[in-house]
Amino acid sequence: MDKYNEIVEEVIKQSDIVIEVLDARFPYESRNKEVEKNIKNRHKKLIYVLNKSDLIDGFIDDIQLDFEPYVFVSSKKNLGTTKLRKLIISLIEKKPVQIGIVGYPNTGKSSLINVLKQRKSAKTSPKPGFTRGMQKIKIMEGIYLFDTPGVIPQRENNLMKHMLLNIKDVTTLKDPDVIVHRIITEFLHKDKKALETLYNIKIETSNPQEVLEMIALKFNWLVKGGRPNIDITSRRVIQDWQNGKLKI
Ligand SMILES: Nc1nc2c(ncn2[C@@H]2O[C@H](COP(=O)(O)OP(=O)(O)OP(=O)(O)O)[C@@H](O)[C@H]2O)c(=O)[nH]1
Ligand SMILES: [Mg+2]
Repeated sequence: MDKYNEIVEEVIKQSDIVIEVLDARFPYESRNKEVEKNIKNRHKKLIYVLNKSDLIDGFIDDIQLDFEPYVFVSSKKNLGTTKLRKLIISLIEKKPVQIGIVGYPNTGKSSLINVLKQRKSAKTSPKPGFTRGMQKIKIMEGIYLFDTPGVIPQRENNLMKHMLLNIKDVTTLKDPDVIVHRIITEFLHKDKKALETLYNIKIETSNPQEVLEMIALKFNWLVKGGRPNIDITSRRVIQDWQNGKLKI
Protein backbone atom coordinates (compact mmCIF):
# COMPACT_ATOMS: atom_id res chain seq x y z
CA MET A 1 0.00 0.00 0.00
CA ASP A 2 1.36 3.44 -0.86
CA LYS A 3 1.90 6.24 1.62
CA TYR A 4 -1.24 8.20 0.70
CA ASN A 5 -3.49 5.17 0.99
CA GLU A 6 -1.92 4.44 4.37
CA ILE A 7 -2.80 7.97 5.51
CA VAL A 8 -6.38 7.52 4.29
CA GLU A 9 -6.67 4.19 6.10
CA GLU A 10 -5.31 5.71 9.30
CA VAL A 11 -7.79 8.61 9.06
CA ILE A 12 -10.71 6.21 8.52
CA LYS A 13 -9.57 4.21 11.54
CA GLN A 14 -9.49 7.33 13.72
CA SER A 15 -12.78 8.79 12.44
CA ASP A 16 -16.34 8.33 13.68
CA ILE A 17 -17.84 9.68 10.45
CA VAL A 18 -16.24 9.76 7.00
CA ILE A 19 -17.14 12.20 4.22
CA GLU A 20 -16.36 11.01 0.72
CA VAL A 21 -16.03 14.04 -1.54
CA LEU A 22 -17.20 13.33 -5.09
CA ASP A 23 -17.25 15.50 -8.18
CA ALA A 24 -20.93 16.38 -8.60
CA ARG A 25 -20.55 16.25 -12.39
CA PHE A 26 -19.28 12.66 -12.27
CA PRO A 27 -20.71 11.14 -9.08
CA TYR A 28 -20.27 7.51 -10.08
CA GLU A 29 -16.87 7.85 -11.72
CA SER A 30 -15.44 9.66 -8.72
CA ARG A 31 -16.47 7.08 -6.13
CA ASN A 32 -13.56 5.15 -4.67
CA LYS A 33 -15.10 1.76 -3.93
CA GLU A 34 -11.91 0.52 -2.30
CA VAL A 35 -12.01 3.31 0.27
CA GLU A 36 -15.78 2.85 0.75
CA LYS A 37 -15.24 -0.84 1.48
CA ASN A 38 -12.72 0.09 4.14
CA ILE A 39 -15.21 2.55 5.69
CA LYS A 40 -17.97 -0.08 5.75
CA ASN A 41 -15.69 -2.81 7.14
CA ARG A 42 -14.79 -0.52 10.03
CA HIS A 43 -18.49 0.31 10.61
CA LYS A 44 -17.97 4.04 10.20
CA LYS A 45 -20.77 6.32 9.07
CA LEU A 46 -20.39 7.56 5.51
CA ILE A 47 -21.65 10.82 4.01
CA TYR A 48 -21.32 11.53 0.28
CA VAL A 49 -20.62 15.16 -0.56
CA LEU A 50 -21.16 16.04 -4.22
CA ASN A 51 -18.88 19.02 -4.51
CA LYS A 52 -18.45 21.49 -7.39
CA SER A 53 -22.22 21.51 -7.84
CA ASP A 54 -21.86 25.06 -9.16
CA LEU A 55 -20.53 23.45 -12.36
CA ILE A 56 -23.71 21.46 -13.01
CA ASP A 57 -26.27 23.04 -15.25
CA GLY A 58 -29.90 22.37 -14.58
CA PHE A 59 -31.49 21.74 -11.24
CA ILE A 60 -29.69 19.75 -8.60
CA ASP A 61 -33.09 18.79 -7.18
CA ASP A 62 -33.80 16.84 -10.37
CA ILE A 63 -30.82 14.55 -9.82
CA GLN A 64 -31.56 11.28 -8.03
CA LEU A 65 -28.66 9.07 -6.98
CA ASP A 66 -28.93 5.48 -5.83
CA PHE A 67 -26.65 5.89 -2.83
CA GLU A 68 -27.07 7.91 0.34
CA PRO A 69 -26.93 10.03 2.39
CA TYR A 70 -25.67 12.67 -0.03
CA VAL A 71 -25.56 16.45 -0.10
CA PHE A 72 -24.81 18.70 -3.06
CA VAL A 73 -22.28 21.32 -2.09
CA SER A 74 -20.25 24.02 -3.72
CA SER A 75 -17.24 24.82 -1.62
CA LYS A 76 -16.43 27.61 -4.02
CA LYS A 77 -19.81 29.33 -3.75
CA ASN A 78 -20.59 28.17 -0.21
CA LEU A 79 -23.77 26.32 -1.23
CA GLY A 80 -25.25 23.34 0.58
CA THR A 81 -22.99 23.75 3.57
CA THR A 82 -25.79 24.45 6.05
CA LYS A 83 -27.52 21.25 4.97
CA LEU A 84 -24.24 19.36 5.32
CA ARG A 85 -23.62 20.79 8.80
CA LYS A 86 -27.09 19.69 9.88
CA LEU A 87 -26.54 16.19 8.49
CA ILE A 88 -23.20 15.93 10.30
CA ILE A 89 -24.73 17.07 13.57
CA SER A 90 -27.61 14.58 13.21
CA LEU A 91 -25.10 11.72 12.93
CA ILE A 92 -22.99 12.67 15.95
CA GLU A 93 -23.38 10.28 18.87
CA LYS A 94 -20.80 11.78 21.23
CA LYS A 95 -18.34 14.63 21.30
CA PRO A 96 -15.52 15.08 20.59
CA VAL A 97 -16.16 13.65 17.15
CA GLN A 98 -13.60 13.10 14.41
CA ILE A 99 -14.59 13.30 10.77
CA GLY A 100 -12.35 12.10 7.94
CA ILE A 101 -12.53 13.74 4.52
CA VAL A 102 -11.54 11.34 1.74
CA GLY A 103 -11.87 11.12 -2.04
CA TYR A 104 -10.20 11.17 -5.42
CA PRO A 105 -7.55 13.84 -6.00
CA ASN A 106 -8.79 17.34 -6.84
CA THR A 107 -12.45 16.80 -5.84
CA GLY A 108 -12.24 19.70 -3.38
CA LYS A 109 -11.61 18.03 -0.02
CA SER A 110 -9.41 20.83 1.30
CA SER A 111 -11.78 23.47 -0.10
CA LEU A 112 -14.70 21.79 1.69
CA ILE A 113 -12.86 21.96 5.00
CA ASN A 114 -12.20 25.63 4.43
CA VAL A 115 -15.87 26.48 3.89
CA LEU A 116 -16.93 24.37 6.85
CA LYS A 117 -14.42 26.13 9.02
CA GLN A 118 -15.47 29.47 7.58
CA ARG A 119 -11.90 30.65 7.38
CA LYS A 120 -9.00 29.36 5.38
CA SER A 121 -6.93 26.71 7.07
CA ALA A 122 -6.49 23.71 4.75
CA LYS A 123 -4.29 24.60 1.80
CA THR A 124 -5.87 24.07 -1.66
CA SER A 125 -4.48 24.06 -5.16
CA PRO A 126 -5.70 23.69 -8.76
CA LYS A 127 -3.00 21.03 -9.15
CA PRO A 128 -4.11 17.48 -8.24
CA GLY A 129 -2.15 15.65 -5.57
CA PHE A 130 -1.65 18.79 -3.54
CA THR A 131 -2.44 17.63 -0.01
CA ARG A 132 0.27 15.21 1.06
CA GLY A 133 -0.12 14.62 4.78
CA MET A 134 -2.87 14.30 7.36
CA GLN A 135 -4.22 17.57 8.77
CA LYS A 136 -6.60 17.85 11.75
CA ILE A 137 -8.82 20.93 11.82
CA LYS A 138 -11.39 22.06 14.38
CA ILE A 139 -14.59 23.36 12.75
CA MET A 140 -16.88 23.71 15.75
CA GLU A 141 -16.63 22.97 19.46
CA GLY A 142 -15.86 19.26 19.74
CA ILE A 143 -15.97 18.62 15.98
CA TYR A 144 -12.69 17.89 14.21
CA LEU A 145 -12.05 17.26 10.54
CA PHE A 146 -9.13 15.34 9.06
CA ASP A 147 -7.98 16.37 5.59
CA THR A 148 -6.31 13.62 3.54
CA PRO A 149 -4.44 13.37 0.26
CA GLY A 150 -6.62 12.32 -2.69
CA VAL A 151 -6.35 8.66 -3.66
CA ILE A 152 -7.54 6.52 -6.55
CA PRO A 153 -8.22 2.77 -6.26
CA GLN A 154 -4.86 1.04 -6.24
CA ARG A 155 -5.39 -1.16 -9.27
CA GLU A 156 -7.24 1.46 -11.30
CA ASN A 157 -5.53 2.37 -14.53
CA ASN A 158 -7.96 4.42 -16.58
CA LEU A 159 -6.25 7.41 -18.14
CA MET A 160 -9.40 8.82 -19.78
CA LYS A 161 -11.26 8.81 -16.48
CA HIS A 162 -8.28 10.28 -14.66
CA MET A 163 -8.04 13.05 -17.21
CA LEU A 164 -11.77 13.73 -16.98
CA LEU A 165 -11.60 14.00 -13.21
CA ASN A 166 -8.52 16.21 -13.56
CA ILE A 167 -6.44 13.82 -11.52
CA LYS A 168 -3.56 14.00 -13.94
CA ASP A 169 -2.19 17.48 -14.48
CA VAL A 170 -2.74 18.39 -18.14
CA THR A 171 0.30 20.67 -18.23
CA THR A 172 2.65 17.79 -17.49
CA LEU A 173 0.76 15.09 -19.41
CA LYS A 174 3.20 13.21 -21.66
CA ASP A 175 1.14 12.47 -24.78
CA PRO A 176 -1.82 14.88 -24.85
CA ASP A 177 -2.53 14.05 -28.49
CA VAL A 178 -3.43 10.45 -27.62
CA ILE A 179 -6.08 11.57 -25.13
CA VAL A 180 -7.35 14.39 -27.28
CA HIS A 181 -7.83 12.04 -30.24
CA ARG A 182 -10.08 9.88 -28.10
CA ILE A 183 -12.04 12.90 -26.89
CA ILE A 184 -12.50 14.33 -30.38
CA THR A 185 -13.42 10.93 -31.85
CA GLU A 186 -16.09 10.52 -29.20
CA PHE A 187 -17.52 13.96 -29.96
CA LEU A 188 -17.42 13.28 -33.70
CA HIS A 189 -19.57 10.22 -33.07
CA LYS A 190 -21.91 11.59 -30.46
CA ASP A 191 -22.05 15.38 -30.69
CA LYS A 192 -20.11 17.03 -33.49
CA LYS A 193 -22.10 20.21 -32.96
CA ALA A 194 -20.56 20.72 -29.51
CA LEU A 195 -17.11 20.94 -31.10
CA GLU A 196 -18.34 23.18 -33.90
CA THR A 197 -20.03 25.59 -31.52
CA LEU A 198 -17.25 25.86 -28.97
CA TYR A 199 -14.48 26.35 -31.52
CA ASN A 200 -16.54 28.10 -34.16
CA ILE A 201 -15.53 25.68 -36.93
CA LYS A 202 -17.34 23.61 -39.55
CA ILE A 203 -16.35 19.93 -39.43
CA GLU A 204 -16.55 17.83 -42.58
CA THR A 205 -13.99 15.19 -41.65
CA SER A 206 -13.93 12.15 -39.42
CA ASN A 207 -10.20 12.50 -38.79
CA PRO A 208 -9.52 13.86 -35.27
CA GLN A 209 -6.09 15.15 -36.29
CA GLU A 210 -7.66 17.35 -38.95
CA VAL A 211 -10.14 18.71 -36.42
CA LEU A 212 -7.28 19.51 -34.07
CA GLU A 213 -5.47 21.36 -36.84
CA MET A 214 -8.58 23.38 -37.66
CA ILE A 215 -8.88 24.45 -34.02
CA ALA A 216 -5.19 25.39 -33.90
CA LEU A 217 -5.48 27.52 -37.03
CA LYS A 218 -8.72 29.12 -35.86
CA PHE A 219 -7.14 30.26 -32.61
CA ASN A 220 -3.67 30.94 -34.01
CA TRP A 221 -2.05 28.31 -31.84
CA LEU A 222 0.91 27.90 -34.14
CA VAL A 223 4.57 26.96 -34.12
CA LYS A 224 7.24 28.81 -36.09
CA GLY A 225 6.49 28.67 -39.79
CA GLY A 226 2.75 28.95 -39.17
CA ARG A 227 2.03 25.24 -38.73
CA PRO A 228 -0.52 24.17 -36.07
CA ASN A 229 0.85 23.74 -32.57
CA ILE A 230 -0.69 20.36 -31.83
CA ASP A 231 0.75 20.09 -28.34
CA ILE A 232 -0.76 23.38 -27.09
CA THR A 233 -4.05 22.77 -28.92
CA SER A 234 -4.38 19.26 -27.45
CA ARG A 235 -3.86 20.56 -23.91
CA ARG A 236 -6.40 23.38 -24.43
CA VAL A 237 -9.07 21.00 -25.73
CA ILE A 238 -8.44 18.60 -22.83
CA GLN A 239 -8.82 21.50 -20.40
CA ASP A 240 -12.09 22.58 -22.05
CA TRP A 241 -13.35 19.02 -21.64
CA GLN A 242 -12.20 18.85 -18.01
CA ASN A 243 -13.82 22.10 -16.99
CA GLY A 244 -17.08 21.31 -18.74
CA LYS A 245 -16.90 23.87 -21.57
CA LEU A 246 -16.90 20.96 -23.99
CA LYS A 247 -19.53 18.44 -23.08
CA ILE A 248 -21.86 15.98 -24.73
N1 LIG B 1 -15.96 25.21 -9.40
C1 LIG B 1 -15.57 24.70 -8.23
N2 LIG B 1 -14.27 24.46 -8.02
C2 LIG B 1 -13.92 23.94 -6.82
C3 LIG B 1 -14.87 23.66 -5.80
N3 LIG B 1 -14.21 23.14 -4.74
C4 LIG B 1 -12.91 23.10 -5.09
N4 LIG B 1 -12.73 23.58 -6.33
C5 LIG B 1 -11.46 23.71 -7.06
O1 LIG B 1 -10.92 22.41 -7.26
C6 LIG B 1 -9.50 22.43 -7.15
C7 LIG B 1 -9.06 21.41 -6.12
O2 LIG B 1 -9.46 21.82 -4.83
P1 LIG B 1 -8.79 21.24 -3.51
O3 LIG B 1 -9.63 21.64 -2.37
O4 LIG B 1 -7.34 21.54 -3.45
O5 LIG B 1 -9.00 19.68 -3.82
P2 LIG B 1 -8.48 18.42 -2.97
O6 LIG B 1 -9.52 17.38 -3.08
O7 LIG B 1 -8.08 18.85 -1.60
O8 LIG B 1 -7.22 18.00 -3.86
P3 LIG B 1 -5.95 17.07 -3.41
O9 LIG B 1 -5.47 17.55 -2.10
O10 LIG B 1 -5.00 17.31 -4.52
O11 LIG B 1 -6.47 15.67 -3.40
C8 LIG B 1 -9.13 23.88 -6.80
O12 LIG B 1 -8.79 24.54 -7.99
C9 LIG B 1 -10.40 24.43 -6.21
O13 LIG B 1 -10.51 25.84 -6.37
C10 LIG B 1 -16.25 23.96 -6.07
O14 LIG B 1 -17.17 23.76 -5.26
N5 LIG B 1 -16.53 24.47 -7.29
MG1 LIG C 1 -6.29 18.68 -0.67
